[in-house]
Amino acid sequence: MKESKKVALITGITGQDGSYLSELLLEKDYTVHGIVRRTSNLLRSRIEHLRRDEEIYGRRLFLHYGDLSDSTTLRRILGDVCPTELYHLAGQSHVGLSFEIPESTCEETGMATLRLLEIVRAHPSPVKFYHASSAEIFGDASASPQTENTPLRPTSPYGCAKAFATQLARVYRQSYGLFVCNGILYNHESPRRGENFVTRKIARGAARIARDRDYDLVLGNLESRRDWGRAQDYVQAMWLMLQHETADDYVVATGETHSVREFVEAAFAVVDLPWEKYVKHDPSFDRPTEPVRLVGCAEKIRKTLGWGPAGSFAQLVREMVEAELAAIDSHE
Ligand code: NDP
Ligand code: GDR
Repeated sequence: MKESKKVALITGITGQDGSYLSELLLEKDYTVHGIVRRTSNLLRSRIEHLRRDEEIYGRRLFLHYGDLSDSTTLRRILGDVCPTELYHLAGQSHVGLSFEIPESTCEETGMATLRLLEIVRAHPSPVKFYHASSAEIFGDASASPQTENTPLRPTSPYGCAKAFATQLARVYRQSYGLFVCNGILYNHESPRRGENFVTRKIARGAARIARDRDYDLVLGNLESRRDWGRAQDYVQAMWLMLQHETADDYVVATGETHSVREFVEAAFAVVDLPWEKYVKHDPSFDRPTEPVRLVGCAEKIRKTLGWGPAGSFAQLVREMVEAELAAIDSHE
């Protein structure tokens, strides 16, 4: 079988973004390789539909065992696959948990990015490198909305590790001329979001209460505000960055913020229930510190790459709640 010329390697292919990015790249006729780590459960729910597709799996989609801590394996995979584009998405992505497991978060997020940059630097052919940076690098933001030039002031171990990796990516671009882009992404959500992130937790909770599976929903800080977009649009931005003639950093955001409380209100409105009756507060979900004024200015990516967010906040909430209802109903 003839392989397409564009070959992508994705770390974190089993995650929310990795699964949508794989679908996008396969649609664009790429050969897609993903790195998966060994787990006790072979089911990889977000990419299972691709694995079961005989036209795709083993033909244009390949999975390789590897771990971010294992440089020799990462180097061998890169040597075997010879990707034209590397999307580095893997890592411990929960900000709250990074206060509980700071060392492994920094190791996976910071040092693993350095490891991959070094492997790409030594690779004999050029590899375009996408680094999954985050709005968390701005933390206690000194300006609002934030741009690519806003100073980095992270407020969590996760944010510190992403700031380290973001600066390293810049250093490798400037010092060695590597094609490395930092996508500084604000929160993006979908029905495939991990269950312990607040939007999925709320959507799932509202649906389960509506179907009498749960009787309450326990949350932390309802007043936190986030700039929430749709994951399916944000993976498009990742791809666009690597198609441009020069490597650069881009903020990817909607420019609009909503509070957790507003997300709760909108989710319970979809199932037509009074949220105040069901939502409880548990301080164990509160974080030692929270970033403030996080909202992104996506002017640069709009002007340079023609990217813009699609859909409204209300549509995002509805899509997530309806997906949870459908999942419950399909099991009945
Ligand atoms: P997820 O948590 O859904 O996915 C993380 C992925 O990384 C999974 O595939 C996971 O594998 C893999 N992974 C974690 N640790 C290792 C390891 N040690 N070795 C190999 N693979 C590992 O994250 P998202 O898809 O939401 O996010 C993708 C990236 O973008 C992350 O780096 C995140 O920090 C960053 N980001 C996300 C934003 C968002 O709003 N979603 C916003 C800004 C940045 P497994 O399935 O085995 O757990
Ligand atoms: P965030 O997302 O920390 O912004 O990181 P998360 O959904 O975890 O939290 C958003 C806000 O909601 C508040 N919150 C709760 N959060 C969780 N997880 N669970 C709760 O019960 C709860 N109650 C209230 C939090 O305190 C917070 O203020 C996401 C991740 O995808 C990162 O990887 C990414 O880099 C950033 O977005 C940008």
